[in-house]
Amino acid sequence: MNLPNIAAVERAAVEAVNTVTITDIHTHLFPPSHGDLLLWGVDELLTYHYLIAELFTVAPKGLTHEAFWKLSKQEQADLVWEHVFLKHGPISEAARGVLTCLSALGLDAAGRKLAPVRKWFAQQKVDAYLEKVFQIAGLDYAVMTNNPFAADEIGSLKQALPCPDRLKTALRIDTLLLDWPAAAKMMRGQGYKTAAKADVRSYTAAVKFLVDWAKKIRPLYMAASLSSDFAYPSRGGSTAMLDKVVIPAARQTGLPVALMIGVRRQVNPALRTGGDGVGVADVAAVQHLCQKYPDVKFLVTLLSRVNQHELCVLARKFGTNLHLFGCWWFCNNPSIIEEMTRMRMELLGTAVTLQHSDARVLDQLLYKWKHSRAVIGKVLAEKYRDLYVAGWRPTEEEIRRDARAMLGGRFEEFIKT
Ligand code: FIX
Ligand code: ZN
Repeated sequence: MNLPNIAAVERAAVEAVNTVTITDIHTHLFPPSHGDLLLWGVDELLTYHYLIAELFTVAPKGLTHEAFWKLSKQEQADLVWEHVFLKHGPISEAARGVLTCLSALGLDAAGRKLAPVRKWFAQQKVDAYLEKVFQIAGLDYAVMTNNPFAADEIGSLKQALPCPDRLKTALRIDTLLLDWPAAAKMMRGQGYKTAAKADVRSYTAAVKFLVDWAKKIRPLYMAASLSSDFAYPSRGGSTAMLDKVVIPAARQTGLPVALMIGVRRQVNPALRTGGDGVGVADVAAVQHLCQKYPDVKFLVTLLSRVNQHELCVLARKFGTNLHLFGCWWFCNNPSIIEEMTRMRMELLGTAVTLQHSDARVLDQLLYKWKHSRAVIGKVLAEKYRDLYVAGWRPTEEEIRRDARAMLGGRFEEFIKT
């Protein structure tokens, strides 16, 4: 449909982003059949590791980490509610997110009482609730993180338990790249001949391990999250693992390799999962991988805001084998999403996946996508307004096409073999 004026173009862009079906390409969700691994409900929302870190910025001095971890989940959630929400304004992105979730479900976010909210969640049946969340969030599917090196996951993974179409798999390989002795032990336990000190036979066995798991769970990609000091090439073990195991497995399976780079792991271990920080990464590592392996596809997101411009420029050079995605973790805040989205559109047009949710709790799909849609819609409207001023007359269909491209469409094209 032709749009009559600049205001209609802006409205169409906001509307397109608000209503487009999104593919969420990286989460930490699980199917209901995997039992406790799938987190959902208000107590899980309140004890998200982002909020536990925030609790310890405002909690009374007497609350030690040790004492906190001994509490039940509900008691921990009560503390977050009391200190982060009631005793201070819940204006951080993670805190606001909980309120957005409650509102999206028709619950009383203003009520300040957790009991009725808990009662409502206790009445939900997980399968129907999962479907409801996906419908409200407007997603077709979300990609999980499935780790064949994690003892608590392989049981369910091996059994090929039922999984709704809403969830697709990704093969997580951090242990292989970062801790060969642990990876080798895990692979040995699954019948692969891997020695504690990596050798040629072990590499061959590790490639087979990945290929077999890929056949079993049909992942959309392999993935690892790496620290800010990740270098490629380097003398460290991760270079050998990439060259001798991951790249051969990627070639055999046709799977892209997703690299999430920039974590400073366990800056404060007392916070457990909330204890990781951020560091500036060396974008040249990505450059060297893309140069050396033009036939292998890399999906990349970097954690430091400082790295984003350099990464966008790199993605312009490797249109066929490098695809940027998401505003990861500490970048998933409105101000940084806005800046990154604008920069990416200006440097990459629509050849990018603007966001992923990284949801660890099912309900978070509700807030993470609502908040991101608002920011992305605003930036897309601005870009289309500029095009209108430049003399371009976009149709509503074209704007919708572009919104879908940047929120799942380009990803799907990129991963196609
Ligand atoms: O490594 C990752 O996939 C990270 O996204 C997570 O481990 C991290 O803890 C997180 O939840 C970030 O949002
Ligand atoms: Zn993640």
